[in-house]
Amino acid sequence: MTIVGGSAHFPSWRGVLEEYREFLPVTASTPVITLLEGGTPLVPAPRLSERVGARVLLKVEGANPTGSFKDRGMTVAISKAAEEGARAVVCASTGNTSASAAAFARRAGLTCAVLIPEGHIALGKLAQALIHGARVLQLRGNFDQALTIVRQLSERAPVTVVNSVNPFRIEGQKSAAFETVDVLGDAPDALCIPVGNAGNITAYWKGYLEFKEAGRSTRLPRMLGFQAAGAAPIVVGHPVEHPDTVATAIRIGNPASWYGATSAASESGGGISAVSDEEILDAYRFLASEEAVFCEPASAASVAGLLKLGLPDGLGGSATIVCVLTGHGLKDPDIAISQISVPTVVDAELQAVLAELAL
Ligand code: AN7
Repeated sequence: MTIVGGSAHFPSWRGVLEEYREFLPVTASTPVITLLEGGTPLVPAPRLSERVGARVLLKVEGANPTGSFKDRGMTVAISKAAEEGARAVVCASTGNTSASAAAFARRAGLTCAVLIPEGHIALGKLAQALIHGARVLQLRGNFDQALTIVRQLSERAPVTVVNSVNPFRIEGQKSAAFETVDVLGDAPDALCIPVGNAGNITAYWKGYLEFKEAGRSTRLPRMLGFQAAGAAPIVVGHPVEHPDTVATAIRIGNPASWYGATSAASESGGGISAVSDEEILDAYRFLASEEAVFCEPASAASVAGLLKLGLPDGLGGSATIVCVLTGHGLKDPDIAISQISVPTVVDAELQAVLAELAL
């Protein structure tokens, strides 16, 4: 089947699998399950650049079909599951993985089951998993417990796990690193990224290494990962039993790709640090009000971290820094509304509106 697509950023965009086929573990017989994910905008951030003292760009992953970077990995994981004849897929999720898995599974005609932590998933994400017809179970427990059960489940039942412990997820998510190189002409000097289960930082680093190896870039970025202070196992050096943060997407106490994150940080001369909920929400409001980019709280951890650390040592004003904004702000309307004042109510009369707006 010929796919005719396109995105504002890349004309005739065909989705992650077709665009980067030579770097992905697929063959001519792999079915292509795609929603034309990827090809997301790399938006200049002038106010942030001014504050940091270097050129900062935002990789707006909320522009993916289900509103997060998860679609990049899911197109590959679900295509491979379909190729292997799977009937059902399963995942544990803080929300975005479940939304993406539900959508791509539908596209492939597969059954999808998801385990989410009760009471700690953003409303938009829950709505997505439900509307795409996933079997949703709310666990009386957290993400880490859900992932443990999902792994056990896969040993008992004929299901494919589509969490990032599935290597095809990481393979697909490399594509975001590829895109930054393709747009900038080379790798950025530094990449700032939120860290939860640590699959994405692992994937970006793998992508940068592979593109350099293939001669598509001449350098490697410093990898700067950021966890929420209440859920920062890698920063404190041990699993956190009761992770807690306003950024529910990264409310994870024992990341599956722990080693991937620490390797990326150490091999690249970067690091993993923590940002407080207050710093996350400051960055979240700053992005919306100053850069007009609406991301979800977890995504703002990348920018919160950059603002906190400042220009990394050894980088000057000519440096290029990319902050990954992993998910769309509309995912979590409750947090957005909690951060602003409730709109004034007025009578349905022109005079009342004029008086209140005082334009
Ligand atoms: C918006 O959906 O783990 O470090 O189950 O949704 O690769 O885990 C989500 C993670 C960052 C962290 N930003 O990425 C899930 C899930 C957003 C996210 C992360 C997530 P990883």
